[in-house]
Amino acid sequence: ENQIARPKGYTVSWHSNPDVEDHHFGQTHPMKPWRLTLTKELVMSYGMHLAMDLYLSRAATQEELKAFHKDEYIDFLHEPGYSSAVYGVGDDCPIFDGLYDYCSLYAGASIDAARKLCSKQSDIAINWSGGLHHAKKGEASGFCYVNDIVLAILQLLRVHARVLYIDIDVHHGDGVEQAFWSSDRVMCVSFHKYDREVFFPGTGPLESTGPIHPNNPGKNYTINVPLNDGIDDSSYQHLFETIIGDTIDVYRPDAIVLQCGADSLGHDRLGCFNLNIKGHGQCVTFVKSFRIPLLVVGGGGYTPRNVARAWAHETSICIGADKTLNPALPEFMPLREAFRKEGFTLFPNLGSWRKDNLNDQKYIQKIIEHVKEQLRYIKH
Ligand code: ZLS
Ligand code: CA
Ligand code: ZN
Repeated sequence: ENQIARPKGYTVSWHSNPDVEDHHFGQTHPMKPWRLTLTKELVMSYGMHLAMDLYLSRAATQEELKAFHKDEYIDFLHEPGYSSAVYGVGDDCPIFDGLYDYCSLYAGASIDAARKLCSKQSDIAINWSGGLHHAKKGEASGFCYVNDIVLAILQLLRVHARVLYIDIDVHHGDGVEQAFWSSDRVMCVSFHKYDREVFFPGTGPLESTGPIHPNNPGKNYTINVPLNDGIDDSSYQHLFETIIGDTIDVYRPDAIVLQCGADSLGHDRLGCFNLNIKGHGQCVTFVKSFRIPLLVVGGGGYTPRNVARAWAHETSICIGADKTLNPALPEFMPLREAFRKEGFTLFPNLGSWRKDNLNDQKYIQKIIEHVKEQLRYIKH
């Protein structure tokens, strides 16, 4: 039978509000909040909801949003009609019906999740609607309006001395990096496709490691891992485990935030990597193995069926059910049309796509050496 037990010795909490899923960026826009409905249905059809504490998250208050964002920017999101300023609004970040509700709901879920970790009522807290890493203090950017990650980290910092932020979205986590650029209490590590000219947002080269001024505490507390097209599971895993393993050893964080953007999978509509769902999920397995309070958030992901697969698989890793999770279809699963059509498998082959792997061993090794050198300056 398809029985999933609660994890032994630790608690996993799930934070969501179904109202987030009903918002629409527009017909042609790649960001589809209904991918969250797909994810939830897959998670529930495996019975994984029975292994977690489920919380209906509330909307963040204006005051909570203003803990990071500028007053006038939040006021604008609340009443977009009253201002002629742009605040980053445009094709990437349109104003749609219910925009403010959407923002306050996904941010509320990340804040709630962080507070459950602070109060030790949860050991791993999940918000798949969060992870919107590009939003700036006073500006929307790259499909992100409010930076739920920054807001969650600010909560974690009330109780924890050091927070490690890890970002495996195919895009650079520039909003989070910028927010904590001058801090040694948050270490930001982003893995991303980097091409200054053509790939959004064009920031995050290897050399970008924090402020250069010797007296600035943030110096060396940012790690960027710029990658080329087509990276595969084995190179990514080697890079990820070496860098994250070394970083945790020297930085010894009290809490970790893991942004699991699923646009780093092969076949993503906007991405250019060749990761499989198991390769992507291996990052979650590795981070979880350190047994440090963990906030797991979503992010990008533009091929909705694969986003749901990846985040359902990663939920199963969080609850420790991945070893027993049936990789084939249990016939009784209430599958959506999207899954039924293609014949369901949780782990389709995403690894051999139109992209060749343009990251050779020499390049991977160069990155590792650079990061190892940088970590020599971190002492705790
Ligand atoms: O990390 O590349 C850009 C900026 C532009 C090109 C696209 N045009 C519309 C605006 C100017 C330079 N923007 C990226 C943003 C990627 C954000 C990733 C978010 C995250 O995954 C976290 C959630 C971009 N790439 C692709 C598009 N925008 C894009 C593709 C298709 C469309 C439709 C809707 C809108 C206009 C036509 C759009 C954007
Ligand atoms: Ca990233
Ligand atoms: Zn992305």
